[in-house]
Amino acid sequence: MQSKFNSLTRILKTKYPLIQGGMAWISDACLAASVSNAGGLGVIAAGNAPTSWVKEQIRLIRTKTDRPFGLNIMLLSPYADEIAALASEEKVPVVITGAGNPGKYIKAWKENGIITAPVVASSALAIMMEKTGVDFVIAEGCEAGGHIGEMTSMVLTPDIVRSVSIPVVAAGGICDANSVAAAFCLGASGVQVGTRFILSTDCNAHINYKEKIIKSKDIDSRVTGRVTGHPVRILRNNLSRKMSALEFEENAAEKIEKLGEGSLRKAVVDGDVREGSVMSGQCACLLDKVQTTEEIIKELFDTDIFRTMGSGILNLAETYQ
Ligand code: TUI
Repeated sequence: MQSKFNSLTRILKTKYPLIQGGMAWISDACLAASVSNAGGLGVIAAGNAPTSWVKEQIRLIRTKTDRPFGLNIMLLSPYADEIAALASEEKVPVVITGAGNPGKYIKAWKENGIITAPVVASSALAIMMEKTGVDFVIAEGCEAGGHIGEMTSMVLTPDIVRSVSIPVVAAGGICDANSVAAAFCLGASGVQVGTRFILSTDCNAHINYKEKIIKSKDIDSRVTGRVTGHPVRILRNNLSRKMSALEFEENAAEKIEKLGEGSLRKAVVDGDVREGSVMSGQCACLLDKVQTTEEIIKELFDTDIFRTMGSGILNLAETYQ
């Protein structure tokens, strides 16, 4: 396979400009190591997990790969402060944040030599983050699964590309070579892919979760919990129906949050995809099989579209500047 260097692979020291999405309960050391070993940046997701679990996973991935890896810190977690400190102690190569503003942590991470990138859902936060000294930003459109913002990838990516001078990684709706190419056409220097990696043989998510994604059609993707201020994209099931019904009741936000508690674990670990929360990107309808991580990454990058358009497409962001 050919090496494809651009501004992002130079920062991450990876073969491909590819980051695996940090998905709570799903992105463990096993999945992350498989992605890092196949030339992308594997990412462990802290989610709402306690610090001790995150520490174990960091120690574990170091036994499985010598390549760079990342830690995704979900800033709504009650353990966010502790895990932010753990990242510095363990000197993880890359920290990615989600669901908030990581401003107060950046200085410490940079002092510890950590590559730092926030997921942002608006150009305002991207501009603010660039000023704090982050290495790049991840622009996540609302096609993504889980907690999302308002903007689509198609508009968010170029808006952020024109707003900042650091590299921009596109996320949300990216699952195949076409969407990877599209992201680069929009000015991105790399891509973050989540849902597609749930369908990896290296992913420990319950088989029912994988099958639910494979069986899903376009209109099965729903956004729940808008009234809570933290909208979440999941696949349609009994839980999504209950959540939609609650939106019109008194104290809707409180009731929806209560119903959501523990629901992701129920789907990912127990395989209860009727009552659990099946977080997935909109692109679930485009996915139809379980493959190894290596096969997935080969399909994303080592394909005809890049041979036809020339691998220069992966350097478009630098050509624009
Ligand atoms: O964080 C995600 N995706 C997630 S987190 C998650 S766990 C969860 N479950 C239920 C409710 C809430 C969280 C499941 N999926 N993606 C990254 C992401 N970050 N998407 C959107 C944002 C975001 C939104 C607002 C980032 C920053 C932000 O700024 C707010 C501020 O404080 O300025």
